[in-house]
Amino acid sequence: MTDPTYQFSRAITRRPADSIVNGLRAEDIGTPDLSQMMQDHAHYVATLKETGAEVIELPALDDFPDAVFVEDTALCLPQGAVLMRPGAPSRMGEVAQMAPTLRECYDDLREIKGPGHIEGGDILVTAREILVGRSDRTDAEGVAELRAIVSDWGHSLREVFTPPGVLHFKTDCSLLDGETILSTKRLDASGCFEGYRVLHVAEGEEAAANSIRFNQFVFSPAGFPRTTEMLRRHGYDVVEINNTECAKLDGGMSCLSLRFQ
Ligand code: CIR
Repeated sequence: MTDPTYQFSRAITRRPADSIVNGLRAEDIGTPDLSQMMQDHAHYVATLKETGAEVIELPALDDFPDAVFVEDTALCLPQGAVLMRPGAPSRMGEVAQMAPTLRECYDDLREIKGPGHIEGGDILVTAREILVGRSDRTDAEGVAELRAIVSDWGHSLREVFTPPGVLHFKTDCSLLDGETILSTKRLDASGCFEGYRVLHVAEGEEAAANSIRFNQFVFSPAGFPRTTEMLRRHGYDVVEINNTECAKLDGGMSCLSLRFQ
C-alpha cells in the first residue's frame, strides 16, 4: 500500500531566475550565487527523478524572485489541490503562475480567496492530520479557510504555532514517514507533536530540520553531519544536497517542490 504522505509519483519544481538575488530574506547573510544555486537545483531535481517520479520542471520567472520556492503556492492532497494566498505581498502573483499546471494535474482545484493568508511552508501533512502553523505569513483567517476546504475532503486540520522568528512551520520540522517527525527541539517543546515519534536534529544543526521524505530518500541539506548520521542510524536513506545559496533566502529542501500522486 502506498502512503500518500511520502510516496509520490510526481513533483513540480521551477528553475531559479536571475532575479533570485532580490529574493526575500529575514537577514542579509550574502548574495546567493546563481550558478551554485542552479547546480544544487539540478542535483535536487535529479534526485527526485531517481526515485522514479515524474518531475514537471517549470521555467524561471524573472518577475518573481522567490518563485523557485514553489511549495508556498499550493497544498497538494490526494483528493485535490488548494492554491494558497501568500502573506508576502511580493509572492502573491506566483500563485496565478502555478494555477494552470495544477489545473492540468487535478480535477478538483480550490483556492484560498482571502482576506486571510496562508503559505505552503506552514503546512505539514501527516498520516492522521494536517498541521498548520500560524506565522508572520499565515494567519487565523487563512487557516480557517483552508480548514473548510480540507474538511470537505475528510481531513482534520490542527492549528499550531510556528516559533517566533522562524519563517515557516516546516523551517523547523519535516515528515520522515506517516508517524515520524524530524524537528528542532524548540518546536517540539511547544507540544505540537504529542503522540508522534519525534527525532530531534542535533544541537546547532537546526537548519537540518527542513528536509523532505520523498519515496525512498530523505533529502537533507548538506553540512549537518550529526543529524545525517542520526537519520542513517534510524534506517533512513539520506541524500545530502548543498543548500548554501537557498539558505541565504531562508529556503530549504521542502520549499523547492510540490509533491503529489
Ligand atoms: C521567502 O521568504 O518567502 C523566501 N525567500 C523563502 C521561502 C521558503 N519557503 C519555504 O520554506 N516553504
